[in-house]
Amino acid sequence: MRNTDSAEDLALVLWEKIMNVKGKVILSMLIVSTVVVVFWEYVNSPEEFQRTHSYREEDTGRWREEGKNGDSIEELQLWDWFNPNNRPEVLTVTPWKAPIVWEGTYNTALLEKYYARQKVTVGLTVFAVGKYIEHYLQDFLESANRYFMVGHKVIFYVMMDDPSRMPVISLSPLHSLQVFAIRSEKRWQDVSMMRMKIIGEHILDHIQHEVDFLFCMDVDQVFQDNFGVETLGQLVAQLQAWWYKASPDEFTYERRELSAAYIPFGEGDFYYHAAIFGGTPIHILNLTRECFKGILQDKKRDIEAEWHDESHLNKYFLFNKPTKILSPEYCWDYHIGLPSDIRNVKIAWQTKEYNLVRNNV
Ligand code: 5GW
Ligand code: MN
Repeated sequence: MRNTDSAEDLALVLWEKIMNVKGKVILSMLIVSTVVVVFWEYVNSPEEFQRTHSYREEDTGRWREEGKNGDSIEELQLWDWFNPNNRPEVLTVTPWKAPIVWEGTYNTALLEKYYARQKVTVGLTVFAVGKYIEHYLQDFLESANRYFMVGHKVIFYVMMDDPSRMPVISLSPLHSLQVFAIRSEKRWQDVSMMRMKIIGEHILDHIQHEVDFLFCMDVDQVFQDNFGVETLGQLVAQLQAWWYKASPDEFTYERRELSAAYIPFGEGDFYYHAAIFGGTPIHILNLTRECFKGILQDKKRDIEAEWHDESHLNKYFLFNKPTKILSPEYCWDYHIGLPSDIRNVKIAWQTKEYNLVRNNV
C-alpha cells in the first residue's frame, strides 16, 4: 500500500515539475513573441503613428513633438495663438474652456508657422445628390479651392449619386480631389442623414490614412474669405447663425423623449449647425457612428428627429464637448442682415431654392 502511495506521490511530484517547466516555457515564448510583434508593428507603423510621439523637454519642461521630418516642434499652447480679449463684445470661451474662434482672436502668423512645420493635410467631405450637383457643387468647390486651408495640403472628398455630372474644377497645386459614387436616397431627409454612415465608412476605408484633420460640410454654401488653420482641432463645432444669441431653452433641439436626439429643457450649451463640423479622423469617426446609431434607433421606433442629422449632432456635442467652436462668421446667413459682431464672413449660405432643388418627397 505504502509503496504504491509513494510511487503515486513521486509521479505526482514529477508531473507537477513537468507542468511547471512547461508553463515557464510557454510563458517565456509568449513574452518573446509579444516583444517581437510590438517591435515589428512599431517598425512598420505609418509615419503618422510615429509622429504623434511627444516627449517632455528636460530643460524647459514643455512638451515637444517630433515633426514629420524628425526635428522637434513645440506644441501649440492655446494662449500662444488665441486672445479672447480682442473680442470683448462676444462670448469667446465656453464654460469648459474651449476657444470660440472669432475674427481677431487668433494669431494667423504663428498658427501658419506651426502647421506648415507639421506639414498637415486637411480633408473636406461634401455631398451632392440630385439637383444639388448643378445648383451648388461648382461654386462650393471653386470657392473652397480659393479659401480653404490655403498653403496647406487639402483633399476634397466629393460624394455624388452621379459622378459623370462632376463639374470641371481647376485646383491649386496643393489641393486634390477624389470623387465617390453613392446611392441616392428617395427621401431628402435620408440624403442628409445617410451622410453620417457614408462619412464613417470612408474614414475607416481610407481617409484616416490620408489626412490629419477632416471637415464635413453642406454643399449649399460658398467660401468668401480664408477658412484657415485657426479652425483645426480635435473636435470642432459650428455655431448656427440664427441661434447664437438665443438661450438653450429656445433652441430647436429634439424635445420628444422617444427620440435618441432628445435634449430636455434646462440642458444644452449651444445650437450647433450640421452644415460644418470637423476634427481628427478618429473623433469624426466616433461622431458619425454615434449619430448614425441614434438615427437607426429612431427609425426602429418610427420617429424622426425634428432637424434630422442636426438634432443628433447636437445631442452628440452635449455629451462630447467640442474642443473648439467656430463663430457664426464661419457660416453666415445674409438673410439675418449683417450685425456689427459679424466682422468677417468666411462662408455664406446660398439661398435656399427648395422649390427648384428638392423635387423628391
Ligand atoms: C434635398 C431635398 C431636401 C433636403 C436636402 C436635399 C439634398 C441634400 C439633396 O437633394 N442633395 C444633396 O446633395 N443634399 C446634401 O445634403 C447637400 O450636401 C446638402 O447641403 C446637405 C444638407 O441638405 P440641405 O443643405 O438642403 O439642408 P439644410 O439643413 O441646409 O436646409
Ligand atoms: Mn445646407
